Amino acid sequence: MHKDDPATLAAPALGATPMPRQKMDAHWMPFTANRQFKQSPRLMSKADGMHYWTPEGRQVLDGIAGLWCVNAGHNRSKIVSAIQAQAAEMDFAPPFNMGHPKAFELAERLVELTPEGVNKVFFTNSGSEAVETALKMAIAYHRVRGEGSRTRLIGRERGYHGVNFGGISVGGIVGNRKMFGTLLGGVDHMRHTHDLARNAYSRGVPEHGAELADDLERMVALHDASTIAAVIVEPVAGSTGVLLPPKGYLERLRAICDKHGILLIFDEVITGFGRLGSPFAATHFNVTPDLMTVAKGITNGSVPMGAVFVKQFIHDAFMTGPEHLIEFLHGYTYSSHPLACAAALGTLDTYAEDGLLTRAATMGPVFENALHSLKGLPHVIDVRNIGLVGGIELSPIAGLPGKRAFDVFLECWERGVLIRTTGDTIALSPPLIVESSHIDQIVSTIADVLKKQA
Ligand code: PXG
Repeated sequence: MHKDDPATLAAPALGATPMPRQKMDAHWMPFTANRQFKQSPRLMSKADGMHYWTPEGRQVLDGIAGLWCVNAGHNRSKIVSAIQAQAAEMDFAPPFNMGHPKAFELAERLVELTPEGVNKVFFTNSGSEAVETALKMAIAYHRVRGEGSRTRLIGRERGYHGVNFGGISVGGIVGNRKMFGTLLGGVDHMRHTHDLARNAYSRGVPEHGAELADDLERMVALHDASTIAAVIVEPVAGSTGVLLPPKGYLERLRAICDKHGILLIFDEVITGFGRLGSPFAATHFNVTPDLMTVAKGITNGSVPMGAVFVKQFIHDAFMTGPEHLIEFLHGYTYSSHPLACAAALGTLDTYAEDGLLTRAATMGPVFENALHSLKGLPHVIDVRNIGLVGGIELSPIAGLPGKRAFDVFLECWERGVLIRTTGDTIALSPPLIVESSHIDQIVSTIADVLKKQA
């Protein structure tokens, strides 16, 4: 499918002399075991199609689309040339009270993909910024229409909404929260939906747990709807270890929000742009939120960009008052950066040309069968999947949570497959150009490593 697929290419030309060992003191790496890494670095210096290469020229199959973002595979020619052309034409344009044509073109293109009624786009530079923007929009929306008491935000246990203060406040990953003080006030959390006892080895969305959406009714009973601005959930939670919404759960959440005038925010940073086999989780599940946050796949990971997609009525509520005044006092220097807009336009073209926004629907069953073949291997306690997302949960080593999965990650890397682990769950999210042979390689490598570690 991808004409430049490196499976058919020779390894990239590399210098004959080995790379000198890099000095690594200054760079404090994000979300990384810095000391472990620097003792035993894992560097990548080239990427194409489904693969990375290390500086020494070793090929590694990308099982996680970079970090859930390189949906069209690496180094796609349309995206590369769009970025190159834009860099030569105009480096930057101020986004406040000024504009550039590609920002408007991109927003129009994006709303062709969003659910009916979601037709405004606010640009940010990351998923975390998109989340902060959506939360602020929700609170301000209620205020501009005269319901300023609605300030409370409801998240969910185990939720991941980036790393800024709003995001970690509504988020539910304790390790990301406990170090950072009191966070935002006025936040509460619904229970998560993970239930191995009832739902282990589900194929697609699990059968049990729609009633957990009723936690929102309990929040209303406790706090009163008049204090609640919005609920934010990942339709499919990724970072916390691939948690799928129980059948009927998202519909029920939507209905409760409607009943009480609460805005529903879907954080689609990983589900956006084809991951589930439809452009968005909202379109896949046919549940339309009021706001959607996206990032990652919007530029195929090539240039940082995020966005909030918003229903018309929310936008319109702000469009009052004198016309020379700013309606929403929020934005970033790099909102709708020209390089990011060019990259995103090249990305949308690539997705369209290769049919990638629905390809996970075709490849999903192949992926599902391969993943579920891991059932019964040592330490495997669950396998779950949807579209081109897979989760393999391992039993933790007593007293060393996360160690078993991290060891599997290290061994897979040595064997030429990049996977991602979170806690003791292996998360897989290959580029959407993935072929059956790649799936076989990813799954058989994991199987071999698990058997070896038994
Ligand atoms: N929301 C969701 C649902 C995410 O998955 C963010 C917000 C934040 O996006 P930025 O661009 O600010 O990182 C994310 C990010 C993992 C992993 O291992 C996932 C993310 C980031 C890092 C690691 O699953 N998702």
